[in-house]
Amino acid sequence: MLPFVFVDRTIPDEVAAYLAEHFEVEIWDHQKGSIPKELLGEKLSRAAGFMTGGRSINESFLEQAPLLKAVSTISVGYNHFDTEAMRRRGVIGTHTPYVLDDTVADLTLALMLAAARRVAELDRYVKEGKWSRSDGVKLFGKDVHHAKLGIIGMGRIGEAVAKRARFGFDMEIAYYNRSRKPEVEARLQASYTPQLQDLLADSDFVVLLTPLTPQTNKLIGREEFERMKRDAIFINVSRGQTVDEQALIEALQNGTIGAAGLDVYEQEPIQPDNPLLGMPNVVTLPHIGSATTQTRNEMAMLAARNLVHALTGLQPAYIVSELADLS
Ligand code: 8YV
Repeated sequence: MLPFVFVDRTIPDEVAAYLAEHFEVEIWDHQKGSIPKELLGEKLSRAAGFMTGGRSINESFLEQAPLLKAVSTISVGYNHFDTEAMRRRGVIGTHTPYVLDDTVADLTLALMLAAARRVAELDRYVKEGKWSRSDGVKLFGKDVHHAKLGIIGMGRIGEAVAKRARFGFDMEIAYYNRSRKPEVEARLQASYTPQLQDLLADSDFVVLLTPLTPQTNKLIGREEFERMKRDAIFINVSRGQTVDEQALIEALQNGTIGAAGLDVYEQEPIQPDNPLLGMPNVVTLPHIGSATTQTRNEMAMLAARNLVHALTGLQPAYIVSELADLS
């Protein structure tokens, strides 16, 4: 009998076909909404493998899945994994790094450009018939080229952003990271800033790319916004929880910073009464950093390969580091 694998979201047909070569597979069509709790429980009661996009894999999830051996997430971020609980149960976790780096970097640049040149705001302005010949200065934005970019979290995506910004837009790159990266500094003409507060004070654009961990939870709060330039543009493409969202709202309301470009929020989907939605100087995207058809397909295939490896006794290439020793 083939092991049973449950997938809680729609995946491309070729990925489903690949999984079906190795497992008995069932896939929940998430366009219909989230899977009812009881039905999920029923599926988990016999699942050896589980594939998801961001469902919390915690103690109560694992209790429902006595046969579970591996969880494969179709994302690079895995803050939804309780790795301690998974370790106790001996459940392997895998993720999908590398394949999305360029796509997320493209989106980061899009947010920088959109916020600086007011693309979303002025698109609405034109469509609402407000454009008149005397507008002039009212429509002015801020230069991206030759500005100072401060990157928080110089991982692979940070490098891809720095490359675009340095060689495409002649920006001056500084970064703050847990560890210094001399090779990256040389290749991307980037300078290391050992103190976060200095990076914040010096940058025209502050881009947050760090993964969400207990150490980066609310990394950017009131004090950090106060350090930034009054016309700084803040971009968040990591996780909503890396920022104190209330402090961000206040910083934008009080003019402590100039503008923001956001792909992620404390609560997703964002609540309709969130003040960020009423601010013309904030570009709000619905967590679509990696969401191109090609990249999402590649991520799904990589996640499927991870699961096949994990359940057939091979070493999955992308097991999360906290659980690497379980494989
Ligand atoms: C995911 C992401 O696709 O990879 C990540 O960490 O944030 C996105 O690319 C998203 O979390 C939905 O799965």
